Amino acid sequence: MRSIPSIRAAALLSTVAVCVSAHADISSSFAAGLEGWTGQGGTVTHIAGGYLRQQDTQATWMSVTAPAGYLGDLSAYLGGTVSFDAINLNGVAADLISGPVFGTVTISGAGGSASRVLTGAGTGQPAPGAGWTHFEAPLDAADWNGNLAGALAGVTSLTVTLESNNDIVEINGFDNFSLIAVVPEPSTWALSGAGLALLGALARRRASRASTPAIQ
Ligand SMILES: [Ca+2]
Ligand SMILES: [Ca+2]
Repeated sequence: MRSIPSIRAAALLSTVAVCVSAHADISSSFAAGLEGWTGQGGTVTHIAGGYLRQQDTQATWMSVTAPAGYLGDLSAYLGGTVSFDAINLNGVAADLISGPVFGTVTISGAGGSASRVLTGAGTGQPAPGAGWTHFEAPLDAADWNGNLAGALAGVTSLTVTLESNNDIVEINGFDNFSLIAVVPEPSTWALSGAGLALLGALARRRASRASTPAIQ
């Protein structure tokens, strides 16, 4: 028979397991500013109303780099989702067919690096157009080039390529970049509920013992 302390430990462990898997999402809505994002190969500005605008400088393919909030151990997001919204602001059609094309997310870390294109053929998602478009992909290692698990274990750089035309100065908008953690399975929530119920029962038992008058 298991002792009360070991049952209590099991209950605590099941609760802690859910707290770890229910990791908070990380996102950038650009409500008040660039939120630490920087640009390469294109000038970035914050647009009132809440998004990042990048204008190509033609020096090299333009991209944006995420701030410190996206660095470090992001292992909790493996199996989750990466997404962002984008728009072309000056009527320039996308023409890129080889990487790193618009929508390429590149994650680098001490344990490796990985990249994936969130747009174009095979993704069911078009290039940026005159209206805002939502782009997203699962953070499943099998769908990424490179070592996604290694990269997420200690992220040192996260970039998104916003270049969408090789020969023309395009201006693109970028918003709502998000890393979404795995949502716990219903069975995990049930296990957590059982753990919390057990902790409650143990607490009530202790309280009842404490309030019972001792037999003299
Ligand atoms: Ca926004
Ligand atoms: Ca260009």
